[in-house]
Amino acid sequence: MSVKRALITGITGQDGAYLAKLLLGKGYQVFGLHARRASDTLWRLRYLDVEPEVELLEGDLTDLASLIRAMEKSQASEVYNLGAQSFVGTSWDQPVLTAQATGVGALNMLEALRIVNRKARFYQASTSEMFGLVQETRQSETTPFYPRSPYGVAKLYAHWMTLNYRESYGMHASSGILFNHESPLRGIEFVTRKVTDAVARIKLGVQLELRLGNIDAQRDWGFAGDYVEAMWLMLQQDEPDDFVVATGKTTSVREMCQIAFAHVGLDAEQHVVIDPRFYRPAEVDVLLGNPEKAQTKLGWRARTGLEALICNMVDADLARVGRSLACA
Ligand code: NAP
Ligand code: F7E
Repeated sequence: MSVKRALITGITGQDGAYLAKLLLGKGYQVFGLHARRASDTLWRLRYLDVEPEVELLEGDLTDLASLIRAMEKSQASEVYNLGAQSFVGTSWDQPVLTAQATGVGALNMLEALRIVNRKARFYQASTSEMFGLVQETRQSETTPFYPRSPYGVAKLYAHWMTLNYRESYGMHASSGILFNHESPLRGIEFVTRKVTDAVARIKLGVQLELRLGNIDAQRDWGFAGDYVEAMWLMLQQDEPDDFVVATGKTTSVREMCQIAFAHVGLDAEQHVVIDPRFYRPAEVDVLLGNPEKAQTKLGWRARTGLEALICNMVDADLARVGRSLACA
């Protein structure tokens, strides 16, 4: 049997690294779209020990020709479109770039499939941010969308384009509507990692306080390693479809902080300072996913609870900060 070939955009991001590891473990040949950057972006692939096995192809989601070349070179039968400007806060400062990379970037990738191999299966990284100002208490595949940020709007465009290419050209194009998922590989600007990194620094005596914005916001947080399995399962189905991927539990930023500080014997109340600089122009107050369809049709469920996830992230940051102090 011939080896399966997958192309991942956003391979240098949190999910890209976990997905690369998963697919390599399943015997795939893994190609990753890689935009040239001045600084190192391959640290996550190294952290998971997969860098030497991944074949990187130069390209950018805003450059259609580079995507066509990536499709031709990789001969991929599965394409996972994870590349995006993914930080909600930045999307107000750079709304046009966000629209181009996160929204039109997905259309460019779909076009590259349509031109090179429309039989290739396509996964679009959709998001619970599309629910924004939620229209139902538990959000499912049938909940109406109401995005609240330029990021959410761009992702909704990409989501509908994925559906449109499925219906227009019969392409096997699926969207995973993933709720927040975290790990030790999460970018430092996202709230869980900002908290776990600060807890480590405060515990090790190199930081005093943690400045946060709206700590009453609630999120349905899971572990990225669990969530990439759902992506793969979607592309193994006979028919393309859309799936909510979530834990079905919601927790406030405040409670998440308490878990992180308590793990090292500290009290969050003593260290967290509210700083309006981190408030957003429009907030998504609460998200809570209903993952029943993914459970029933994909046989997928979140295996990692929030407490275990946050404690694991704190431990990873303690080790990381400890190493950097030892080298200093
Ligand atoms: P992430 O860590 O921010 O990674 C984003 C990736 O996109 C990076 O590899 C980045 O490359 C790449 N990228 C940015 N602009 C690009 C461009 N113009 N062309 C090509 N690649 C580009 O995000 P993540 O947490 O892994 O999330 C993966 C995907 O799922 C994203 O699309 C995100 O919006 C979506 N999503 C995430 C969550 C979540 O909770 N994590 C939930 C729902 C949906 P560089 O390293 O070179 O910057
Ligand atoms: O914020 C609040 C903030 O930046 C979570 C992305 O992966 O998940 C992520 O988007 C909540 C928000 O993630 C700070 O206002 C308070 O209510 O960790 P976050 P996000 O905006 O939910 C979705 C599903 C995606 O698709 C996105 O790509 O925490 N919050 N204080 C703060 N957030 C940050 N970042 N920093 C703070 O100081």
